[in-house]
Amino acid sequence: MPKKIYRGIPEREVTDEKTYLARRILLKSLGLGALGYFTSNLLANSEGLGKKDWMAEKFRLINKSDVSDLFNPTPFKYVTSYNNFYEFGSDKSDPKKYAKNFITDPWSVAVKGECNKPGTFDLEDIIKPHQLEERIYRFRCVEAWSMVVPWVGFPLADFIKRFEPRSSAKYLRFETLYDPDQMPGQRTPFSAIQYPYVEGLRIDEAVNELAFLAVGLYGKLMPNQNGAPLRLVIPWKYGFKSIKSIVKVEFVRRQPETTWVNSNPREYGFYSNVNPEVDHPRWSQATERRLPSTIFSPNIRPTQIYNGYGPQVAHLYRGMNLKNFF
Ligand SMILES: Nc1nc2c(c(=O)[nH]1)N[C@H]1C(S)=C(S)[C@@H](COP(=O)(O)O)O[C@H]1N2
Ligand SMILES: [Mo]
Repeated sequence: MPKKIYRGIPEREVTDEKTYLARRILLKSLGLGALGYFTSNLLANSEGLGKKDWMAEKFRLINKSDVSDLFNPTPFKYVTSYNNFYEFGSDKSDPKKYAKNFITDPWSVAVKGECNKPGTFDLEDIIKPHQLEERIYRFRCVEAWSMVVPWVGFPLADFIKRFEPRSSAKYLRFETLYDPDQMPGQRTPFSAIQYPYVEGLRIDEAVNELAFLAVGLYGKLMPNQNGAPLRLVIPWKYGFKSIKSIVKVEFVRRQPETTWVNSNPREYGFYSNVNPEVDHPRWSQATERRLPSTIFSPNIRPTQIYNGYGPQVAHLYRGMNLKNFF
């Protein structure tokens, strides 16, 4: 396969933290957050935003982020057709097929629990106060495939601040929409998981600079199959932590029960930090398949601890036994 060029810079692998940091510095000094390469694409696609005029306006001003990677993003086609979104079926091709008519406008998000400013907010009120930025992140599923996605969104920390969490707020609990009429996966009696889908973070994880709320990708409004209109992106954890189509955010005192831990606590943990040394009981996590991955070109690479984001997040887990807190 021909090597692809990213703005004239050949793709190189990041193999250790030092290289990663060096690359970040390079990125900063070149002023290459990322956005430039598809700005025209972005404007051309703004009419696809439908009746959300305020959103189209937001999408005209996307900052490049200095925490982006210089990786080649996985082609749009793969990012939007190879999905996990069990509410729309458990095959990778199901979400694209069955989320086509998913209604995400109007949308509201309830913010509750241990904070001074709880309430239920229209999507517009959730997003409007934030400057959108693009972040290119590696994304690693627990099933051992990975992608590189140029997300559009804003830091979760900035969102959290607005609601003035109290000191009793030790964790954050997120919930996906429950709407069996729209979500066929929620109607099947054979689903591997229970609904609504629930995820959670420790509060210090949630305010880490990398934790991100995404409203789009590739400069476009979030495709339904990727978790429209609002989803979490936690790049140092396995993909299932990055909950889609969020309708509720709750500040809570105790570690919340979460969907995949409930479904099988031996196989899925609350932390789910990407770790090559802690295998899934049924498969190794030592390597991953970077999409596009085919039989002829499987594109296998070594898994990196914290998905390569150790410099930003390893301190959160200092002193913890990662084999016990997986
Ligand atoms: N509500 C909800 N969120 C979800 C899931 C899901 O099934 N339902 N799947 C998770 C898993 S396992 C992964 S790998 C990612 C996939 O995100 P993507 O389809 O945008 O790549 O979403 C996560 N968020
Ligand atoms: Mo996943």
